[in-house]
Amino acid sequence: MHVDMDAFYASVEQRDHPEWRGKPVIVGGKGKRSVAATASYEARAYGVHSAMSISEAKRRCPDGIFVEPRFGVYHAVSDEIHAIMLHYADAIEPIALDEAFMDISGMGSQYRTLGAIGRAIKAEIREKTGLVASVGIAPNKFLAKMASDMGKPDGLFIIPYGRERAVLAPLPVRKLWGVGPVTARRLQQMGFETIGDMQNAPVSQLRKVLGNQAVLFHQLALGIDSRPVEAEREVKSIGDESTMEEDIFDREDIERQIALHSDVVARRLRKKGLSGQAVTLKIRFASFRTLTRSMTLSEPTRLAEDIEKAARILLQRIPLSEGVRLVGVTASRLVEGEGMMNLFSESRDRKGKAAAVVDALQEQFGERAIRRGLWVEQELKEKEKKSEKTVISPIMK
Ligand code: TTP
Ligand code: MG
Repeated sequence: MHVDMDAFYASVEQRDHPEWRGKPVIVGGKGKRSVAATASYEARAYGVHSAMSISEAKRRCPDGIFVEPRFGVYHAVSDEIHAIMLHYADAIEPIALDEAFMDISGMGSQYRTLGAIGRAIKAEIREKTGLVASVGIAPNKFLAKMASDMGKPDGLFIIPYGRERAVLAPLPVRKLWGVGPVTARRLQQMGFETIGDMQNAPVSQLRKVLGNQAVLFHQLALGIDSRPVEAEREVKSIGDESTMEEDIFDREDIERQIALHSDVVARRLRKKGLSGQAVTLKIRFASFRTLTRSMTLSEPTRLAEDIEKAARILLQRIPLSEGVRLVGVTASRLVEGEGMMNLFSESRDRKGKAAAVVDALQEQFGERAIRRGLWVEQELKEKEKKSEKTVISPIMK
């Protein structure tokens, strides 16, 4: 499966600026010589596309909304999308901020059809990020990438086994993965217009244009690609977040969420033998507007209270103007082992040891065996809410 977000940067901007939704939005630099990174589908209707100069884009779409990129936000969204994909597969291979491969072979027992897997991922991405993904499913990576493009926007395109050659045949050679504009022109000069033309040509003919890559491209033209999904193994950050069942308004409730997530993040850090030196707080509002704030700590830590303290400070930097839909806490700038501080401070050393004992007890007897009081508090709150909602009818009584 290949997942690729629709008009990625522009969609994030429209999500975070509701007044721009449904309008032509072009993301690019401010300078005279800058180019468009991308354009919303509304702007594409005016002929604006990636890599076009901003001045040309302004000519074609004078009423467009031109905005500068916010890379920090796109990176955060990208992490979120990758995390969602990891619910569906053990490993994913990100190839750009807004696209990644995953190996879904063997998932047939959980889903009745390939389409069902694709729909589930699309729905979860939309629910959790407010953004639209296009999905391609095919017998191999190259075709899956083609497929996600063929269904755009809001696509779900499946190329089944046996249909590889037929699907590719009518497409222009430019669509073949790795064929750039120069190679495409030279292929056309040799009489290869479509991928079908390449399928039928002897490799010796292709060699004249493609050199020693002729065999590879011939195989691709036939829909053959045996490259495996190569998972990114390195962990760069550890985070925990949740979407509220109902939007929350009280600072106290948000702080409780921060405490819960900090606890989970600290536990995961210890489990992996890591500590983090940066903490990020993410708040998503009811309108899907999303703000993240980060800070660097003086020392790496794996203690919940340090992470929580940092996240609370970050919360003060976020104006709470509307209901909150999601709260997330992430530790990054990870290092192996525990922070040096613990060697010099007895109280920190004790806290570290206490946390290790709690971890061990939870490991052996389950998470409910021993835990911070705030979890019990949270559970009680949830129960309270449920009972408020349940109307007991006389008959049930
Ligand atoms: P793409 O996936 O190529 O494009 P897109 O997501 O904007 O639109 P779609 O997939 O629906 O066709 O690229 C992802 C992001 O990468 C894009 O939003 C902006 C950035 N980008 C550039 O900065 N420069 C470029 O030339 C391209 C193609 C993309
Ligand atoms: Mg995209």
